[in-house]
Amino acid sequence: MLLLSQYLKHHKTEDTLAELIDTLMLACKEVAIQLREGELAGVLGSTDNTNVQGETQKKMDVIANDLLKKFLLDNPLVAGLASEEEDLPVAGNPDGKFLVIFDPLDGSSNIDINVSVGTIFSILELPEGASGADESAYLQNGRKQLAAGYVLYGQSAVLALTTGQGVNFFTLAHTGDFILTRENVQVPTQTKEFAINMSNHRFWEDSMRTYIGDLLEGSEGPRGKNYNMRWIASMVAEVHRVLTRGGIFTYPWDQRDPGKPGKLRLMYEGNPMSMLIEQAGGIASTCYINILDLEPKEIHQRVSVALGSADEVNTLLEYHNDHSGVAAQLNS
Ligand code: AHM
Ligand code: MG
Repeated sequence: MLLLSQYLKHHKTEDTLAELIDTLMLACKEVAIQLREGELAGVLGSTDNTNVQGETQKKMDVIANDLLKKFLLDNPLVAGLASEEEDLPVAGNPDGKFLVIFDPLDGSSNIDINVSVGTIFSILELPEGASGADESAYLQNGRKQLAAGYVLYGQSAVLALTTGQGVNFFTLAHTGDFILTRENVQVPTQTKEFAINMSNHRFWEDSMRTYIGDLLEGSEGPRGKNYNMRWIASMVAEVHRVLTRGGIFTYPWDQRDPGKPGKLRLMYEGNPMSMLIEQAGGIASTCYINILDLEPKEIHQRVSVALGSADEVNTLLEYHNDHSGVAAQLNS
């Protein structure tokens, strides 16, 4: 039995980074407790507020955001934070060394129906001379992430973490400790499982429609095998499935709203999940370019995402070889 703190020590994680991860986990444990109580704690349902993304905030979106903010800003290592639920980055200790970017509760449309949600986080170093209040300090390429991960609040609470040395799962025990339960997670290279919101079919690019159409044809079609489909509407749960047993998950560019090239956000969802997937031997792409190669332009930037089993994602990319489309321009 190896505790998260022991694991980080054994793997020579820098002390300050280990301390920051510990702080994040203290906040996530509080979120897990609130979620477990659910209706009993009066935390279900929506608020009257709309966030910067134009989405109605759930009560738990606000509670999770406040908890993460409180714990992180109390830690002098934190120079600043950026959250999917905050309009602007929040400054921490001017002498701090880390920036923390997070989606406090991903998949929050699932809260009221008791289906899995999660907290996604990404840790960056504060660039020299920069301030945690400046958006530009956070706009770093995804390969600069020092660590990334999520806590999935499912039947059990599971932390998936990478510090750039592979991916490991830690399960929250009744003692309050995160315990190493799966080491060196590897995404199988092949799969027969895909995840996409099929109701957006009419808004996709032709290349995505052709790819999904070929999957649906099963063993009689060009792919020569039968596929199964999943859609949980919670990226954390989808990525956890992909890390655990393989698969492809995509939320592609669509033409519903020209202001939103993809539903997911690069800094809060795309980058951390891509680092995890790549560290586990999978691929994460916009369908045109590796997500970790994107140069972020703004903190709430949206991105199209296709990630998972390497062979399957590579096949999807072959359907997108023509770079002349609108999505290709927006995603490069
Ligand atoms: P959120 O961060 O506001 O919860 O939105 C992100 C979620 C992802 O978890 C999930 O993959 C997707 O949005 C679900 O979208 P849809 O409502 O189209 O099913
Ligand atoms: Mg989200």
